[in-house]
Formats: sequence, structure tokens, C-alpha cells
Amino acid sequence: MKKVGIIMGSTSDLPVVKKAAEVLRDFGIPYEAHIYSAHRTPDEARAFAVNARAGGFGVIIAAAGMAAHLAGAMAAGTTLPVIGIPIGSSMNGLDALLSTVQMPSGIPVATVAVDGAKNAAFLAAEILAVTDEELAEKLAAQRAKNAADILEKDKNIINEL
Ligand code: RP5
Repeated sequence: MKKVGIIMGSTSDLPVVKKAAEVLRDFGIPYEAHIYSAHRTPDEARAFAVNARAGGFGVIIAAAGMAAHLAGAMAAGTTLPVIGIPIGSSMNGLDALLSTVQMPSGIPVATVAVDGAKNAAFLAAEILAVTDEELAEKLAAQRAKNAADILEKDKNIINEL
């Protein structure tokens, strides 16, 4: 299976990013993680993006806050799908959300919600599942379990009110 690259701008992003790694582990998806900043280590960030496809990656998840240019910088260096996680480290994450999502035509970043690390991982899994039937089945089973859990809670909700 192709790997997922998880790139974060700073160690201060770790508490959010860990949730993405957790989901990938649950699905048995291999991943590699790095701290590369679009501003503090631009050469390393660029080199990762440019070499990612040849290095066996299928998707890149990039998390950054504030002037969050990391996902865009990744997207500029590769035609692999890039998923951006805007980190809510200032302005409730609105600064990072806009910096991540407002990409020019031709260089897309699939942007999830502020601190939406779990959905970044689910989306990465869905992208890999396009060509991986076993992973697609795991995703379907996870959705069925979600639904069953909610319906179980529904039976008892009246007792909580
Ligand atoms: C961004 O700036 C990082 O992704 C982080 O979310 C934010 C603050 O970084 P630190 O100053 O905490 O390292 O580049």
C-alpha cells in the first residue's frame, strides 16, 4: 500500500496531528511523519514534496497554523493529492483556514475543518481505497459501526432528558 506523508509546521501542532496518525494506524495504513515548515525550512519542505511520489507516498497530509502555507507549498511540489489541516493556534484558526484553502487554480489543497485531523486521515484513507478493495471494505465497516453506535444511543436518549 502507498504511504501517507504527515507533515507539520511545528511540534506545537502535534496534539492535533496525533489524531490523524491514530486513525491511519486503526486502518493499518503506513505513514511517515516530519516537521517541515514552509517558512523555517523551505528547502526541506520542497524536497519532500518533490520526491514524495517516487518515495512511495500516495497522499500528503499537511498541518500548519497562522500563516499556514505548508499545505500549499506541498501542493506546489507534487501532483499527489494534498490534504490541508488548518491548525487553530491563533484567531480560532480562521487565519490558517483561509491560508490553506484559498489556493490558485491548478494547485488544489483539499482542506478539512480547523483542527480536523481525523477527517484528514479518513479522506486520505478514502483516496487510497480507490485502488485498494480491502481498505474500502474497512472504511465501509467503520461507517456501519458508526451508524450502529448512534442507533444504540438513540434507544436510550429519552432517559438522558
Ligand atoms: C506554524 O505556525 C506552525 O504550523 C504552528 O501551527 C504555528 C506556530 O508555530 P510555533 O511558533 O509554535 O513553532 O508555522
